[in-house]
Amino acid sequence: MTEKETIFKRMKDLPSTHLLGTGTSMCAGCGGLQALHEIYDILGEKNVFVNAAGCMTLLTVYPFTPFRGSWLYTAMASAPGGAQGIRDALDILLERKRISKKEDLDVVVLTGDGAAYGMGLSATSAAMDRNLNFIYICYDNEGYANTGQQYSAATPHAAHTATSQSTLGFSGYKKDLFSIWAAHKPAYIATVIGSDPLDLARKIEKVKEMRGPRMIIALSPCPTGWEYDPKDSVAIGKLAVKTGMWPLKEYENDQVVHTRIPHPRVPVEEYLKLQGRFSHLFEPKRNEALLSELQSQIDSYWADVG
Ligand SMILES: Cc1ncc(C[n+]2csc(CCOP(=O)(O)OP(=O)(O)O)c2C)c(N)n1
Ligand code: SF4
Ligand SMILES: [Mg+2]
Repeated sequence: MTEKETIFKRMKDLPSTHLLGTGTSMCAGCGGLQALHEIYDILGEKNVFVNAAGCMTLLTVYPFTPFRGSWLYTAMASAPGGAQGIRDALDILLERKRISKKEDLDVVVLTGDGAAYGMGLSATSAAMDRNLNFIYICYDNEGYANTGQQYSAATPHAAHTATSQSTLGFSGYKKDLFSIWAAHKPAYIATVIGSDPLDLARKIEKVKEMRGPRMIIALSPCPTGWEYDPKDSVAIGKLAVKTGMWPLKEYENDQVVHTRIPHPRVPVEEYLKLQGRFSHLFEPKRNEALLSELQSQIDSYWADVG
């Protein structure tokens, strides 16, 4: 047996839960990988992952992939289109009895925020309009991380990125993708985070049993792009929820339900001060105006929730 065959055999023999995270190109403490790992543990192997260019595509290094079902790489804007093609092919095979229902696969799109909030949004909108039977997982690290953390439509106001370096950081505002997706009335939408695995697991268990467009956004703390020590990933994820920055919620039958209500809410600066991308809000001088703007955005969101 060649060395390559030996490694491949060893990888094939590992249980699937050990496999995600074997990619050598991922950063320590990657919150996207944490969420994906937890989601994959529940979804299992009976699926085809359709993965648009981004950090998670680095998990697959030819000829190895940690995904035990099938995996397809697409251009950034095209993952929902790829998913449609695969779903159609599976449906034709089912109709012609070339595969049994037992052999059918779930089609799962996996993209970053750059694709989900921006480049791939029109393809996603069209897929939801066609009521495509698929799951969409967006790991949202709030920037184009794979190419050096340029800002995306998911970047929060005031964050430093490679393309927003001024003392005020990013001048735009994070796009409300949850509401944009909800306007399409898909079967299901949820926000999740790897640092709340129970909330995540309940939502993914639900998704597994449903049909139609099922949309998941996982906030994904990114030590490299957000500039913090990888050991703090879980703490930062928990603070995103406790400060109310990242509301955990789900949409179903035209209703939005918050699945965690942070009470009392921790001041947002506890979350911001752990991350280098916000350090200009504290040094050399506190930027009270920006800090209070960021806090009041969160306060007004939760005031609307009631
Ligand atoms: C049309 C197009 N433009 C640019 C690129 C280069 N590119 C590859 S990955 C990437 C970043 C993708 O960002 P996101 O979807 O947020 O995923 P992340 O890198 O954060 O995991 C970019 C810009 C590309 N592959 N295709
Ligand atoms: S850059 Fe960020 S999202 Fe990409 S692998 Fe590293 S930690 Fe994960
Ligand atoms: Mg990203």
